[in-house]
Amino acid sequence: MNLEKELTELLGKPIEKADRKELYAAVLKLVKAKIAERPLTQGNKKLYYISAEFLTGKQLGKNLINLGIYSEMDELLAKHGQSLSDVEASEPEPSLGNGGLGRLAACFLDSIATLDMPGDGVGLRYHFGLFKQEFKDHKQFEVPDEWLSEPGVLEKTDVSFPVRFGDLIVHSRMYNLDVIGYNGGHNQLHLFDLDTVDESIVKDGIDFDKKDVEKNLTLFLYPDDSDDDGRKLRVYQQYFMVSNAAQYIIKEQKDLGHDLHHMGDYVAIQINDTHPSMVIPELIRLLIHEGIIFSEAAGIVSDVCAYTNHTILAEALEKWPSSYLNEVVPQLMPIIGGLDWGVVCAYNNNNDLNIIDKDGRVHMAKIDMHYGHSINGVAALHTEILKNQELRPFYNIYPEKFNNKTNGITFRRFIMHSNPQLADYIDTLIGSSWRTNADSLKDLLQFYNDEAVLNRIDEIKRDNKVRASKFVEQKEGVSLDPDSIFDVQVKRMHEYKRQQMNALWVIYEYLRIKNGEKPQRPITVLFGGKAAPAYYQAKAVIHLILCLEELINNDPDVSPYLKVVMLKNYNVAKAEVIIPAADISEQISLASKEASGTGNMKFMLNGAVTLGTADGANVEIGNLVGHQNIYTFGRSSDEVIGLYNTSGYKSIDYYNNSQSIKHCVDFITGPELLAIGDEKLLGDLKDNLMHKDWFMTLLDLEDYCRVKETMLYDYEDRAKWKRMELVNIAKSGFFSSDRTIREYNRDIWHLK
Ligand code: 26V
Repeated sequence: MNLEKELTELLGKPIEKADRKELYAAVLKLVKAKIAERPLTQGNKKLYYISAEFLTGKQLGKNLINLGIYSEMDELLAKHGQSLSDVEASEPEPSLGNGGLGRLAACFLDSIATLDMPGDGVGLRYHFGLFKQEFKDHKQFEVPDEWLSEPGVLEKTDVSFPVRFGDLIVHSRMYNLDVIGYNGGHNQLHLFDLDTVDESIVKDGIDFDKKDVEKNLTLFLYPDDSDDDGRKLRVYQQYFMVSNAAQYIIKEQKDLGHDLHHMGDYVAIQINDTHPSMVIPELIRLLIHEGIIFSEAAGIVSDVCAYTNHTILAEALEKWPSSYLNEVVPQLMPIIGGLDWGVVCAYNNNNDLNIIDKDGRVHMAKIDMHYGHSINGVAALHTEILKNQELRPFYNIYPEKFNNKTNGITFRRFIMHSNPQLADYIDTLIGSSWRTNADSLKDLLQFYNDEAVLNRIDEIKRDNKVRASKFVEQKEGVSLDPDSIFDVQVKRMHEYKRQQMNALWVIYEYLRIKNGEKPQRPITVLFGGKAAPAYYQAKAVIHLILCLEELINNDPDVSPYLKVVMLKNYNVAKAEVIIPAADISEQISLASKEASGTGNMKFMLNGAVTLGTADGANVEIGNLVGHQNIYTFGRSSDEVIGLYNTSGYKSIDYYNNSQSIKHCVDFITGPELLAIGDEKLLGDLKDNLMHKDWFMTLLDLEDYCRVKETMLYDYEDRAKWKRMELVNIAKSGFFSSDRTIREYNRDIWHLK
């Protein structure tokens, strides 16, 4: 049957007569039917990727691409006066992730299915996911993100497992999301929930009764953990996730007739950061129930489990007080105690290595490192820092467990779907094999001196800037000039990512323009990102940016040359519009702090040039494109680590010793911004920069401004810039998540 007939039949009316909702429902049904035709991927050994986050992005467009019918559907709808992108826009975006870690998990699922490996995701079905960000009075407010709707992408199943929290036993329900590969296999993401969860208990933004677990368990991703009840709720969530995962895995393996004594031959589990770490004691507990003794169970679990570390920030390395675990999951504490005892005996009661510290806190990552068989970082520099600094005691005892897996991104979403014009143009230049073999993008280098090709790529960039300008106008009400330079920093708001440094540059540029020094070409500075609800400093930075937006965009002396936009509720859909339009990719974290970054890779693939520190995967981007095609600034990770170790950085000295730093910092509480913003928030932000500045903004600020100026100057050497665009695209093949997944499989999972 042809697509037109199928769709018309599903609609029950002519395509031109259907409204957007009806079309979405019908295309969704059609896609589900086509997916169902693909058998689930099978193999001797299966991967389970357990993660608190899966930032999947909208599914419809991606599924049409992976089914190979996107263009056909696009043309079909256009023929009937309908627009596929409008239909796609009406799909709510699943709010199941926070940032890089969750998006990485989604890219990995896409690559695993594309490479035809059997591998399912396991996580939670959060009703409101991560909060939705709104702005009022130049501040962030959080509201529930009501992304669950019918018809939707999730399939409710009858699969259920009992999960015990002390005296309370709850019964889960599993939902499935189909994951199909690009011309590839078919896997699933299993998301667990409780039927008793009650959305109506959410009042006042995102507040709710944190004690009522049966009603609140899966309401939000990362509920506020500023009090005991909030922290305990995180433990409830984590245990619920891993207990379901462990029961599901054991059931599936038993159903397949596999011998649990040899689980390592059939199962690989990847623990995505420490949120799923309790899967180790939980699996051991369940294997003991299956009649396997503790020591053997621990060995089996060790063969199966591997841990990925995604950050060196201390606050993200979870440590739960034993008292919480005793209260929430008492059945697990004897197992954790046993695991700790094994470590105490083997390593002579060494506090660096013990799982339970002297204050009774359980270090989740230490469970993973002792009782998993692999520990990986997510970019070369990050893995070196883990080995030599953060996890050094573990590297000393388990050097063979450590390995690096530099992150990647799925090209299906971040060029084929988000930048189809560029993807199609690349096909005309080098054929389409790059779509499955990303390395062949380097064939583009033969066009290094081909003016026509360089011009065409730059024209496509301009088209994307026009598209993004319309989008921003419609969503944010700010009109942009597509002939300005698009300078973009989109990512979670965090002090270490240093959005405040970019904001200080905006002030610097504003003051220069006010002083009559106009840039050669207008500049549009785009920000986007959410701050954790209880993260005061990150919210203060949002406030500063929103105040600058108000001041600058409404100043007739300045706004023709400089515009600032803070996009609200930055998500995957917005990324797909903004990233293809970027000229400058801001990757300005304090060296050593950004484990990898994956946005940096998405910008590179779309021809933006990186302005970055030697941090995370920026280092690998620099090595690939060469120093002529990247703008690097700032102190190195070694210097930064040295400064931390010696307490050798005093921000006030940088403030006092540089007139230009002083002017920019003082401007934060100058009359222009105080007329718009909140005196306390702006004052605290300035105070922090002068007297704390834990992430060393002022240390790198002058170098940042200097290099950014060179970069803006170089933009006017159009021939040079266009060649940089080309080289960045051509060298980005390494960052395909297909490469990353092949490496995980080769070194850790051994699926086939
Ligand atoms: C930690 C915490 C701590 C308490 C509050 C809630 C919360 C939520 C998430 C996390 C873990 C953050 C780890 C993370 O997202 N790391 C990012 O992982 C990306 C994928 O590997 C990587 O590209 C980024 O550099 C890294 O920051």
